[in-house]
Amino acid sequence: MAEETLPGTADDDGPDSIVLHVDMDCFYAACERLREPELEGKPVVVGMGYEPGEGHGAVATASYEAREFGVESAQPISTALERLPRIDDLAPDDDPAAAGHYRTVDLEFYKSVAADVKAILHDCADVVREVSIDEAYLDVTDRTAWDLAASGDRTLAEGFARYVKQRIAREVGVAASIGVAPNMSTAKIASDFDKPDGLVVVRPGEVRSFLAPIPVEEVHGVGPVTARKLGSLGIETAGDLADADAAVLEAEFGSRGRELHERARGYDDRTVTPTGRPKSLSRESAFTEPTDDSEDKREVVRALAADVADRARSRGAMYRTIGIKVVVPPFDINTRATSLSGPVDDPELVESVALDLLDAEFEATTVRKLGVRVSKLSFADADQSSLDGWESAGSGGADGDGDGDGRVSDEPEASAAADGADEPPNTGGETPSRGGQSSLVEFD
Ligand code: DCP
Ligand code: MG
Repeated sequence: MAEETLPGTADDDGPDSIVLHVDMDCFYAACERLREPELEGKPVVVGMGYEPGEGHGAVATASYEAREFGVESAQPISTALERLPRIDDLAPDDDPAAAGHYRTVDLEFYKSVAADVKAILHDCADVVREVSIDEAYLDVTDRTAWDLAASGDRTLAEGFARYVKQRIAREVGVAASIGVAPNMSTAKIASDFDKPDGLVVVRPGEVRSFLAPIPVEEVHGVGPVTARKLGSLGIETAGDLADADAAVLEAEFGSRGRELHERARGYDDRTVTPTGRPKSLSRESAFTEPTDDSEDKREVVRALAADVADRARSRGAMYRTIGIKVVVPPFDINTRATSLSGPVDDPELVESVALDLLDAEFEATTVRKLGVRVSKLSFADADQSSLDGWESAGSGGADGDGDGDGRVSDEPEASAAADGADEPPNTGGETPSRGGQSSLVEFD
């Protein structure tokens, strides 16, 4: 996220990105429970090859109740049946709680549930990287902050993640575990840390201490072979790896050794590169000290508007809404936007609309942060399946985790989210528009 600091501002978003890793809990089993609620709370095993006479096949996933009996993904069906007999095979006086409900994989159905979840994720973040059917990274640096919420010792980022989790539960009916961290690899470990129904937040200063006790095989990029080699060097945890001599690691594993060393120390400079198209583009910037100086504020808005318009143009995006965000100390977030009568690519208009919105209500206001956003995007190259040149700067080509475990992977797809369906817990505003329309803002 190496972006320039705007004049007169502190780049408080700079190195401390906010990345969410969202991973659904026992996803296929959760989908089965959606259409068969009576499976709730019971051991559920989803896989292929359970039908009588079929001896082959493997477990795709097991509910957490089934996992207590030792049933797990990729296990042969025969093992699963030994550990957890079919409910249909029980004798009348056997304990039904110690038997499994088996369902055959129905990928089409799971994909439709996943699409509903992904729509919410795209609604909650501009940058979403879908990694598999039930897993995605979100960069929400522009949408929330590491600052503490006014009400206590929790961060605003935690509140935001809780909102995402609750929306998925309420609107789709499946449970997600979410990890929040300043980088991708830590966020992934965090989402796994307290499954099921987990929400684990690792703040920028806590990354290294959080990682220290984690087994090395959970560090991004460490497979079973590497883990065994590291074990033979006496390196069992991420903390051991962080403390190891980088030269020794490099001698053993080449340049990857250095990279693993960095990851264990909490460094991961990969940016979340999106699949699909963004719903909006925004940029915000905080002042070193809150200011009410009208010209300072206008200067920042001009720079932000130019940046956002530039990014939109480089992505071939036209916009129908232009908005601003004004954060008043301590954390009072105000958003205002103007809807245009049709999509435009017009940097001067972004600047003049943003300045008008600022002047209309906030000319004398003391602010600590300002943002500019364009939304209701449309793309000239709508038929093209991927966007060229997307956030090319600094991209390490993050492409999932390369687990190679043969799981189903979702095709990248455009956001299907309904505009402004349900907003994060921020204030929004309505303004008269130029084209005679007015719109409720979807700016966070
Ligand atoms: N999957 C599969 N074969 C595997 C692993 C997974 O078919 N070897 C499928 C079934 C899972 C889905 O992919 O439901 C998502 O994989 P996860 O690893 O995220 O596993 P779950 O979501 O089932 O469980 P968890 O709660 O551990 O995330
Ligand atoms: Mg999962």
